[in-house]
Amino acid sequence: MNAVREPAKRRALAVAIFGFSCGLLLSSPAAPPEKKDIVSVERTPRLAARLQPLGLDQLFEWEGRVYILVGPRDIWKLDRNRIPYLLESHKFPALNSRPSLLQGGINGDYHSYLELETDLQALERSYPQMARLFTIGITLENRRIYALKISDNVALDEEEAEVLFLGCHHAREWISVEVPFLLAKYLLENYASDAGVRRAVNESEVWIAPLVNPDGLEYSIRFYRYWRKNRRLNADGSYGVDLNRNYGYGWAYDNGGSSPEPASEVYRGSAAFSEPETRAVRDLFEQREFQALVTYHSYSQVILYPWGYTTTPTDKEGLHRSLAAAMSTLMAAVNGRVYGFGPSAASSYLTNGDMTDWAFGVSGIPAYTIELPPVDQLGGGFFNAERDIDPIFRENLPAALFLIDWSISNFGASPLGLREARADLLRGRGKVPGRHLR
Ligand code: 0X9
Ligand code: CA
Ligand code: CA
Ligand code: CA
Ligand code: ZN
Repeated sequence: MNAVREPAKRRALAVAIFGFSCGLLLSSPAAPPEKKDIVSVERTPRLAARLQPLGLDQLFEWEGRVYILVGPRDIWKLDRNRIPYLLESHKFPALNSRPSLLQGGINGDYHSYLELETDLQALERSYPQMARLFTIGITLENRRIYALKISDNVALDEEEAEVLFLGCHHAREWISVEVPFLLAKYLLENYASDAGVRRAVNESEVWIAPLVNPDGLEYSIRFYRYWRKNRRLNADGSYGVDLNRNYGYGWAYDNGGSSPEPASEVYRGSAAFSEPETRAVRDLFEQREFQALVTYHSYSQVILYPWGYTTTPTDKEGLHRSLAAAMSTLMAAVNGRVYGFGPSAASSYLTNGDMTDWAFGVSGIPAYTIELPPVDQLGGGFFNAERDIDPIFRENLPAALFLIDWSISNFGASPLGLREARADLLRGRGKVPGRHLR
């Protein structure tokens, strides 16, 4: 794996303590160009265990079979391991053409860029008083980065708590688009019937950006399922910046938490906020006054909070921990799945330039990375079955509502002058004391 690190493996102790398994793996870096067929393999635990070490690009599961994007080398691996497969390419005429506008297609129930655009526009059209769609940035391949604002009197900027939910910094983490999108849908569809939802929507302004990395997602759907980064053409001819290493707080703090090598899976980019996607999030953040945020990722089934760049606890460790504990309890009550929680660096591995360090570093608000299920690669890794989308959303819902409620009850609690202090930090004084390697 050239310069790619597998950070999870470096903190075996913390991993054991928090009960995480081998999640958070960063797998194969480049897109083999020759992959243009799809085969399927029966989905049995025995075959899954034999498939896993081959490192193939599993696309999705459908009617008891796992669909895999393959090239000649992969076919050879399957043959050599005597794993029976069926050639399925004929079922996917869209593979080498434009993505379908319709739900379905090669990404099944998951959203493509166009599918999400269509669905976000439909929500805005159905709930014009409560939902407004904003374009917060334009990607390198000219796609829009959308944020849906949800509130009563949505056209007004009311003096209310603002909360941010983000998805899909990382292309292959498809489930992380679905959870924030379904949250938006749920808030709008249940406003009329559910008093709790009504209060949340009336007394706050919820911003939901389910797809921070549309170029990467499209690449992951159409060409290479395990693509992680955006689609920046780097100076050395490689592609992609890890958007979750490109934020401006402690950017390039060391070479363990991010990489200066463009081909790396955790390449931090040529400068902080060098990428249109991270600038879009930064600009939205500067224009709003968020009280809390969640950025969804997968996989590992954990709730993480700053710092990522150092194992030193923040001065808000107690608050972050108690909110995370409350969320974890609410989540476990839904389907019985227990989400571990803890500070990012101490619980999993070091990162620098990640979204939550930046948001917390410049504003002091609770900022959570929720790594959605499964817990480990044997449980499916980045590859969640379609039937898991809804249960994963359902268990994340009470945590999201809890954070909105917490933000509402805390709104106004911040001392006067915080707005000015925050504006200073956002203007670029959000620097970590200490080393800055190049
Ligand atoms: O490495 C990341 O950016 C996140 N994990 S992922 O597997 N989805 O890529 C984790 C970000 C949270 N920060 C730390 N764990 N330090
Ligand atoms: Ca779809
Ligand atoms: Ca407001
Ligand atoms: Ca209101
Ligand atoms: Zn991620």
